[in-house]
Formats: sequence, C-alpha cells, structure tokens
Amino acid sequence: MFLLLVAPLACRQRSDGPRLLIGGPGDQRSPAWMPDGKRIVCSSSSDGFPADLYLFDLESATSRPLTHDPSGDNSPAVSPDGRWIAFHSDREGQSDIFRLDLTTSEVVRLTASPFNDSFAAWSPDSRQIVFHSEGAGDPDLWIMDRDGKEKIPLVMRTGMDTTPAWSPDGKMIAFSSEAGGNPDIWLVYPTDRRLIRLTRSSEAEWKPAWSPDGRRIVYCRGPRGGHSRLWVMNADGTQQRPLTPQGNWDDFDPAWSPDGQRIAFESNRNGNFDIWEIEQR
Ligand SMILES: [Ca+2]
Ligand SMILES: [Ca+2]
Ligand SMILES: [Ca+2]
Repeated sequence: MFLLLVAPLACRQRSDGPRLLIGGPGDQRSPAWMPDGKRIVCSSSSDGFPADLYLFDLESATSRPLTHDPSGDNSPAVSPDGRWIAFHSDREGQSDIFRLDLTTSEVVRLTASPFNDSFAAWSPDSRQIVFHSEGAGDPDLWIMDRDGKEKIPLVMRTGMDTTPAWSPDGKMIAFSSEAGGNPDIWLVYPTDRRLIRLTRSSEAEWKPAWSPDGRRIVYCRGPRGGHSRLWVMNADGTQQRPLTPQGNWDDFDPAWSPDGQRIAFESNRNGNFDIWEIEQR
C-alpha cells in the first residue's frame, strides 16, 4: 500500500496552473472535500484491486482507508455536516448507493433496485441525497432521504440524466442531460421540477460542481470520443470558459474547496489518474 501526498498544505508553492495534490500507483479518482477544507476523500486502486475509499489529511500528508471491500467503491460524496459519505459500489452485484458513517464506520446500503444506482450528491442540510438511477429505461434522477427511504423521481426524461449536484442554497440541482441532443448542463428546481438549460455546445458537458457561494459552476467538457477538460461558468450560464488546458489526457470530477480558493479534480495527465488541484478566485 503506497500513496503519495505531494506536500503538506503549508509547504506548497502558489501556482497558476494545475498541480499534483495526491498521487500514487493505480488510479486516485473523484475527490470530495471534507467541510474543514483540510482533508479530501477519494477512491484509490493503488493496491491493484478495485477501488476503496481513502481519507487524505492535507496538513499532515497522511492517508487512511475508509472502506475495504473486494468490489469497487467509487464516487464518494461527503455530507455537508461531515458525518456521512455516500458512494456507489458493486459489492451487492449491480451498482448501488451506500452510506458510510464516519463516526462509527458502519456502512448501510441505501438502494436495492434491480438497476444501477450511482452518483450520489447531498442536500445542503445533509438530510437528502439526489442520485442517478438507470430505472427501467435510461438514467434518470431521483431523491431519497439519507436513510434510503422516501425515494421520489426528480427528472424522468428520455435520454441520459446524470451527475447531479445540489446548489449550496438548496434551491436547485445542476446535472447533465442529453435531452437537448447531446450532454449539457441543466438546472432543476426540486420544488416544482422546473428546468433551465445552461449550456448549448455540440460537445458533451457533465459532472457540474458548485462554488461554495453558489455563484459559479465548474464542469467537464469535451468532444464525444475526445479528451475532457474543466470549464467554469456563472451559475446563470454566462461566461463559459475553459479552466484547464486541452491536452492528450482527461480532466474529470471537479470539486470546489469549502473556502472557494481551489478546485480539486482527477486527471490522467501523468499516465494514470491522480488528484490535481488548480487555484481559483
Ligand atoms: Ca495514480
Ligand atoms: Ca432519462
Ligand atoms: Ca453540449
């Protein structure tokens, strides 16, 4: 078991471009900030087996495993109150959503449908989870309580609806939908299911993540079959612009730090996936 933290927080130099934050053998993917901004949860397959979840302390440059299961545990989402981690895993066969209690280390299965459930994201009050479910047709979005009860449909349109992210004020959920012909970023209001389309490019946009002040959204964008990089826009869809340079690699899964200063993301620009960061202000 070998994981590399590049440097403790206090020792890192300022930099305009992307810089390596967490590396090591195998893939480190899907960073999620703890509310203190000093720790990051991500999935790691550094031991050569399907990914488990790890907690990285950026101040001490140490890490510890949070799950240990022969199947893959992926896409961790930390509840805003810092108590829970929702993630998806195929430990029961198909992909389902599970919830890890960081206080007790207890893992509870939240979905048990015959379909794949994934990409969990928390409401700001840590009481609800929005997630992607393939259902009987294609991927749709559902909301459930954090104990897995009260599952209700949110977006049920033809085509893929996926990678939801709840706004910090709780009023909207950003997600990727191909209802407009190709994957774009949309907003949905959980109260009345009203929809707003934010991007209209011919490329694919997905995996939106909110800035802590709710004013901006960072997301993945790339041509179909091509490489992905990070873009950022205002939360009303204006000022869409690239954030990371185009290259012969993929930048995925952005996560804005709680202080708004940095965005962590996964990139295979060094060969396999590591966690990188870029400053943002
Ligand atoms: Ca790696
Ligand atoms: Ca759908
Ligand atoms: Ca598009």
